[in-house]
Amino acid sequence: MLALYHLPMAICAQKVRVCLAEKDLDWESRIVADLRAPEYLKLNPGGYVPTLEHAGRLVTESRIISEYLDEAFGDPSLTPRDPYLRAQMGLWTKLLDEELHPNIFILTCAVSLRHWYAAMSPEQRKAALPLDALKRQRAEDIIAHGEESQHVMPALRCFVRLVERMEESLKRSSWLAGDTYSLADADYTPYLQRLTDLGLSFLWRDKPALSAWVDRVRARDSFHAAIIKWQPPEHRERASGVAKRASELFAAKLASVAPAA
Ligand SMILES: N[C@@H](CCC(=O)N[C@@H](CS)C(=O)NCC(=O)O)C(=O)O
Repeated sequence: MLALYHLPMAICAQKVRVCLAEKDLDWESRIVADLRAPEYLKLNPGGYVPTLEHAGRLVTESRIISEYLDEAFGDPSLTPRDPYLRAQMGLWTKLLDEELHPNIFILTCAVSLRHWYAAMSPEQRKAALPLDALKRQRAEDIIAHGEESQHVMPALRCFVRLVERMEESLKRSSWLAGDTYSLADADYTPYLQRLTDLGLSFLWRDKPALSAWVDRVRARDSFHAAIIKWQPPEHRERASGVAKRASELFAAKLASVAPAA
């Protein structure tokens, strides 16, 4: 039996849910009410979601979980056979773990999470902030300085580079690691969706190959099963207002540092 400890809107959990849906696996949902609860910290000492339980054993780290699922449950395989394409897939997922994940946290915090933290008492906030020291320090800076935080502009630039890189790659092949859908496509699906919710879809407005990829991943059943189905009812309406405001702000920020023509 497979069970996933997760949260509906957590991007790392969305990644794993896309993989579960693509592989058409049955799984039990275990929503984590308190990431800091001692019982949960025994399962995931970092206090993160997701955590997978399979046949009484635990697997943590979203990328490792998806790789585990793909190995443990054969068809359809989401890993290219060709070693070169497997290496390409590995590079995409490495970039995501090392660069994109910390930066999507920064933008999410600047646009929405900080308001949630700001509404808490100092004690509640202390308990709710990330356990990871660097992540916590960045969140505190963003709570104090909002969109003017020193972390926001580098995070925006990281996604400007990402869309350029994705466009170049998707001009050469229909999926990120060759012409077959792989774990790289599954992993990037929630990131592009989060960028959309953060008002940043204008970044790929002039990128036809990436725009077509976004349309294709959204048209897959896994997009609905792993992402849309889990959104709270008020999400869509709230997200479109948030995205509009953030879009104007981020576009202005990027324009203010654009190199002169
Ligand atoms: N490297 C971990 C990161 C997990 C992670 O950052 N999870 C976020 C949700 S996407 C979380 O649980 N955040 C809570 C916190 O940092 O306190 C993974 O890929 O599983």
